[in-house]
Amino acid sequence: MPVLSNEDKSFFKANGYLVKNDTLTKEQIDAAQDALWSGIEADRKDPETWINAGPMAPVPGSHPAIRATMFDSPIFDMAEELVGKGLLNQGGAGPHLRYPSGQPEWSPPEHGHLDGYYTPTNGVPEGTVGRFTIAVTIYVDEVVPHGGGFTVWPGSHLKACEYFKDHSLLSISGGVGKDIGECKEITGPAGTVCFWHGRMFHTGAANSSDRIRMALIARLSRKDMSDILFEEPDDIWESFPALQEV
Ligand SMILES: O=C(O)CCC(=O)C(=O)O
Repeated sequence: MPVLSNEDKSFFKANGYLVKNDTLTKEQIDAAQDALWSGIEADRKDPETWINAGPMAPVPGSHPAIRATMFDSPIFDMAEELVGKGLLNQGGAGPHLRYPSGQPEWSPPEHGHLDGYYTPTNGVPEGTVGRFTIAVTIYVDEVVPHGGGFTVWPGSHLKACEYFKDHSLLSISGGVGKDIGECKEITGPAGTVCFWHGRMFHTGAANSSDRIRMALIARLSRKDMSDILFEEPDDIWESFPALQEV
C-alpha cells in the first residue's frame, strides 16, 4: 500500500528532499540504539563521556537491528515510491554518528557536497566519481536544533543536474558546492527519515547539543545504474518514473 501522497512526491521533486516522521516502531528504535551503544566508546550512563567520543560507525550496517530499520519498516518501499517499484538495489543503511562537540557556539555549515568525489581522506579513488539515485537518512534518536543534524541545500539537486548537462562530472573538486543558497538542518524525533536526491548538496552540521546524533545513511542505486552512469537526459526525472506524472 502506498504511503506517500502526491504532495510528498511534488515536494521531493521541487526541493530534492522529503522528511517523514514515525517510520520506526519503539522496538526498532530501542534495538537500533542498543546495537549502536554496543560499539560506542563511551559510558551510556555518563553524557560527559560522549563529548568527541567515537567511532562514527560503531557497528556495521549488516547488524540485524540496523538492517531492520530499512527492510522491516516502510522506509525502503517509500524510497521506491519516489523512484519506481522494483527499480532499486537493496542497499542497507550504515551508522553515521556525530558526537557532541562540547562547544555551545553553533553556526550553520558553510558549504555542502555531492557524494562520490575524491578527497584526500575519504577513500574514493582520484579521477573517479560515484553515483547513486536516492539516499535515506534515518534518525534512531531525537535530533534537536544544532544537534548535528543532517543538512540539505533545498533545490540544489536541480542546479547540479542542469550543471552536469554541459560540464564534466569531474569538474567539481571534492564535490563541494558553492553559491547554492540557504541550507536546512533536518531535526526531529527518533523515527524521522529524510529521503534525498542523489544530486542533493548536503553535509552534517556541528553538534552543539549534549546528545549523540544517531543517524543511519543509505545510498540506493537503480539496478541499471551501470548502464545510465554517464547519461544526462534533458528530462532529469527520466530515471524516476514514479515522479513523471506528478
Ligand atoms: O553526517 C551527516 O549528517 C552527513 C554525512 C555526509 O555528508 C556524508 O556521508 O556524505
